[in-house]
Amino acid sequence: MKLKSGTPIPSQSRARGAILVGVQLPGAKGYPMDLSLEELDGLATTGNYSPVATVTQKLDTIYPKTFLGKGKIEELREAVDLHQPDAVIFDENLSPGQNRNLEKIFGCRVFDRSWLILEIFNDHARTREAKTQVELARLKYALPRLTGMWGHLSRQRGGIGMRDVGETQIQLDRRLIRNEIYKLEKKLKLLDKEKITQRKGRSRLYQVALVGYTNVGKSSLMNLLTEAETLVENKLFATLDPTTRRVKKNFPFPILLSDTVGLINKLPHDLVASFKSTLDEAREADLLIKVNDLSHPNLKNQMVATDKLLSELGVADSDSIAVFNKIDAIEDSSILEDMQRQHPDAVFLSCKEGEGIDDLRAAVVRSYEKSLTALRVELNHAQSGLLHAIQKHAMVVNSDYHADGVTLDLKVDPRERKKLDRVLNASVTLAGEAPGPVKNRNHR
Ligand SMILES: Nc1nc2c(ncn2[C@@H]2O[C@H](COP(=O)(O)OP(=O)(O)OP(=O)(O)O)[C@@H](O)[C@H]2O)c(=O)[nH]1
Ligand SMILES: [Mg+2]
Repeated sequence: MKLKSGTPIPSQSRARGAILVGVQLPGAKGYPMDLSLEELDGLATTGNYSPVATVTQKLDTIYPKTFLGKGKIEELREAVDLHQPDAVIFDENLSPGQNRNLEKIFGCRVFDRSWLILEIFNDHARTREAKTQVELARLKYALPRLTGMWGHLSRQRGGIGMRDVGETQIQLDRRLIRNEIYKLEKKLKLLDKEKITQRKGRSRLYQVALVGYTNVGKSSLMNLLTEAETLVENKLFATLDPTTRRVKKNFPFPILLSDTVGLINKLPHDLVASFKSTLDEAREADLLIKVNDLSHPNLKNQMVATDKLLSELGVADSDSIAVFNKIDAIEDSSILEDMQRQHPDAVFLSCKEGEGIDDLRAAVVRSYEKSLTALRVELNHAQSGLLHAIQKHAMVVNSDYHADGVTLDLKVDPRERKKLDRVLNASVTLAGEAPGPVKNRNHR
């Protein structure tokens, strides 16, 4: 599987053995178990675990104490005896109680996809904010699960505070963790304030955000559009911190382009909360570029999962452009033709071959132009000196000179409207005004 080739985390030299457990739950729609397990396998590899066996079960009901039924537990126990893994990783979320019971039964670490994602995030987080968010999510997850058996967390002096240390068996007092959670929440609020101040300066530009499932090529596209060097890697969650760049080259106007963290099915609940601010850039964007990997066997489910997560994260579908990347990697050209028929407005491209990038730029320009408001202005001869100032804040699409002066048809960026209004003082007649089709986002 493609995702498996993720580079091991440098701080850990030896991959740890893991048994993966997948279940097909009753009435489970969407992500089929085998595809989800394949994704878990990719996640495990990225987290520096080496899957040694996979156990699956179709479940009619979840067993409250052990998640799986007696027979399956026995089968798993035998597999644990045989392979002696470092961990048993469940693809579904385990309750704290199930987690503790299973650790007792198997005598090794047991955790679920959520914790695995948190471990990966912990290793990939770079900025203060991302580290704090991941730390908070980890503590919230670990708090009810502390068993003292495996010491999921240990205290580190300085630094961010908590790091996974496997079996060092340091049990943290719950009160200590609650204190830490409180401190981290306070710190995040402060960081949030800083971010708001930083963003204020940017809000005058058209903001575009790249969003999508993990590993689809968002950072690759960011690099092509900005000619910058954002980290691109064939692994899940290569990008954890949003990067924003001002781009002018190849655009008739400057835009702010943000690369965002990749999304994944079954994201841990607390991490979803952390993502909320990580995805501020997407939430406040005027335009979303929704990137998909056309060559991925699970494309449709990834698209559904992405839309679901984006709406959970409050990233409303403002204006958006669908992009299907990696067209170079599909073997069957009918897939491309089918998708082009189904998504006539989408842009199909290949970051690898540099194909279709100009189509995307053109689509961004079209979206920007749609966001402008049409305005008609009458200037008499005495006011004709205003023309120069008007052009600073609006595009003049037509000027009609007549005996009394000139009629100007303008396209106005909503962000420039206030300034334009100051130029067009009361003496100027606004002969007609038609709102543009794209909403003027109310956060400004
Ligand atoms: N074949 C092919 N591979 C591509 C293309 N674009 C990106 N890739 C590869 O896909 C992998 C993921 O690319 P990234 O740009 O890191 O993807 P991302 O969406 O930013 O991933 P995360 O930050 O992990 O969410 C890398 O190995 C890229 O080289 C493409 O057009 N064709
Ligand atoms: Mg990325």
